[in-house]
Amino acid sequence: MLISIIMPYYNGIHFLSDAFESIRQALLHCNNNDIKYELVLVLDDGTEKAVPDIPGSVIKSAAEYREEAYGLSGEYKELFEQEVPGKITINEIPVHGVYNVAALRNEGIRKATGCYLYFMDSDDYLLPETLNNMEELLHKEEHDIIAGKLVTGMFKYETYLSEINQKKEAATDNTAENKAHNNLVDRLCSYRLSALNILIRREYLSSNIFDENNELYPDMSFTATILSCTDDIYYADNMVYVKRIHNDSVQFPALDQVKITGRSELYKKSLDNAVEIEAKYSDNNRGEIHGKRPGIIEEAVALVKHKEKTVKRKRTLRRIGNFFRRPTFLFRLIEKVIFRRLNMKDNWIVFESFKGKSYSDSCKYIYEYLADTEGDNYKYIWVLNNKKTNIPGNVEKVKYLSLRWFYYTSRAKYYVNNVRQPAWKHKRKGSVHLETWHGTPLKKLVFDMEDVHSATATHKQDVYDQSRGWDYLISDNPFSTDIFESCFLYPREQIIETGYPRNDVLYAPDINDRADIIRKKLGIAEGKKVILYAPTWRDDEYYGPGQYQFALKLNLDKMRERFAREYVVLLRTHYYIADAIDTNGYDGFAYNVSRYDDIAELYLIADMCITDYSSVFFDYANLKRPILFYVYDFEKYKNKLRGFYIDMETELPGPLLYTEEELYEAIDNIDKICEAYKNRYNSFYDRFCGIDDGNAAKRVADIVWRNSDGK
Ligand code: C2G
Repeated sequence: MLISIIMPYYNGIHFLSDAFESIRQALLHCNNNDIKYELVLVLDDGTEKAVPDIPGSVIKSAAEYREEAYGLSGEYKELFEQEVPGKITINEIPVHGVYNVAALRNEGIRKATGCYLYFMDSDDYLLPETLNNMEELLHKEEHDIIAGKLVTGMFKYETYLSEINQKKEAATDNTAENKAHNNLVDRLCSYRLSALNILIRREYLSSNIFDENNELYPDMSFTATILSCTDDIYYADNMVYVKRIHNDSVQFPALDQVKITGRSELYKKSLDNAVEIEAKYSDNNRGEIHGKRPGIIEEAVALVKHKEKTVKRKRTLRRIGNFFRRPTFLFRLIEKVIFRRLNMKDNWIVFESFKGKSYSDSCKYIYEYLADTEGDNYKYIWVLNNKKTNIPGNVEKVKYLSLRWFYYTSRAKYYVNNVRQPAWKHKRKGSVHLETWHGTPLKKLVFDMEDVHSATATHKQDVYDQSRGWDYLISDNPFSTDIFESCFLYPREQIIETGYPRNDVLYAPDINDRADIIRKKLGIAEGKKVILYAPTWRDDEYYGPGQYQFALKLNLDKMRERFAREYVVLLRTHYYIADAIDTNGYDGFAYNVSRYDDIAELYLIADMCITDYSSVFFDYANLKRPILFYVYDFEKYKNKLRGFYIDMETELPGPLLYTEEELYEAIDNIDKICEAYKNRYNSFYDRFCGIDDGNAAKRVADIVWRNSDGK
């Protein structure tokens, strides 16, 4: 028996590669030698239509994608021949300029020679047991239609498998003898009568094909028709197919993410068609068309319709609820109808660091430079949630997302901030947004991340939209400039490589005096050296967006016993961390400085810095003081969560320490470590700190406010 797997492809070789690999793994699990496969790979060269005009984008030309696909399919042909000889063939079908999934599948149907057809998309994957389970079912009884289970997955194939293996998630439920009817209706309804993961007898496909006039939703009418052909439909819970949710809707949008006008009309058309088909099987006509009871479509279509209504109702209710629950909705309305209509103030500048959490980072140093050199030429507004924060000069303080925040951010010509602005905050025409960002990237960011494990599933699209509002983006070094272009898909000519204003203070001529003041402010005893521990956050440990968990992996008792004579320890969590570190009982040794505004001031007093994957070490290295990397979850962070832009094992200015004991040893032997890492530290300094010299704020101000090139 030959089964044709019909797979359309037009871009995203990383998807195709996962799809192939999943088929390979599935074939390796197959035990039935009588069943063979033919993979009908329909390759479209209509990709040009989809090429977005985006700087730094990894989208390739149609020709390149096609060539890569041929290459990949060649590799897999060889692999299949070696590993499962005779089990599968790959038949590449090139088509010209279609870019329409219905048309590609139809071409696949025409070219397929199997007695069963099966649709799989090139951005999805199968679980390893899927084909074998399907074969076992067929062996028992050759049903007309076998529909498998659809689940969704955010990750690439390898990550998905390791996740389900770890969690022992019930993605594969081996109870094939199931409540088939209800499950099938549910599956068809949940995935809007998707044609994916359904094995269909070829004869039903001679005249029934996908509607090429409906490029977004061709499945509903197709599946309704197919299901009307027979009542011999079997639902197999253990035939699991993973529909991949694209985490990059900018470069590789899935069909339901493509920005297209008339989407709802196309959806309605498809659903109406399905309803019409279903109507043909009303009790009176039942039996006229194929002489069989269609069984399932009536319920499935009714459920899809019902679900549509419920979704719409819930969406409306949520919007109304949001409006009353969150005052920002009201403020946004006021902003739109009142504030934005007031004239823009050319000499107003709003500064905002970490959403008003602190007076810190580059915004602080740009402000202080401007206040010093421009004085009253500008009106300065600082976004600060703690209005008691002491700030030099004449400033207006406003709370983040307060009505006054809306007022000032919509009237000021200049907005300087260091993280992303809210996604709904649209830039006013003629205004200038200076994005300082908040660190040289070590861990991969946004579009350079394959999998997104963070709390927000729409991360890439959000960042893309937000970064379109930035007029300038500050970069600390040439390394960051390259990365910002790719990770934000951001235009290079708008990146200003000035060095970091936040590092100016590290070159201040009076740093010792400043350090003394800070030590006194914190109550650090004279003669004690300072260890600063400043780790970052973990994408997969969260309570919700911007609310991350952190458990201190240091034993303060042990540390006190071992180091208290010589050192004190400053513990500083990332601004995303919601958990508080408890230093009660460690007075005079451990200080929780997580709420201290400006980490640069802590650098000044730190004799040594311990971090993990935080960008803090790029800045701290300006001081040429010792840095230790306490990376107790290195493998997870590197391989699962993020990946790094530099090789942490060979390029860092200090050692990687995986256990508490290794860390304590390193603290004890810090002089030896400094000696051992001297050369590496020097080249690291040249590469990442080469521009910082104490004048970055001036360079930024020259470019943004004085129209000069900042040289
Ligand atoms: N930071 C801090 N305390 C910490 C960690 C970070 O004050 N314990 C501050 C530092 O200024 C640091 C910045 O927050 O440079 C960014 O923190 P990262 O840990 O690097 O993490 P993230 O916010 O994800 O930014 O390009 C840099 C990346 O965007 C990383």
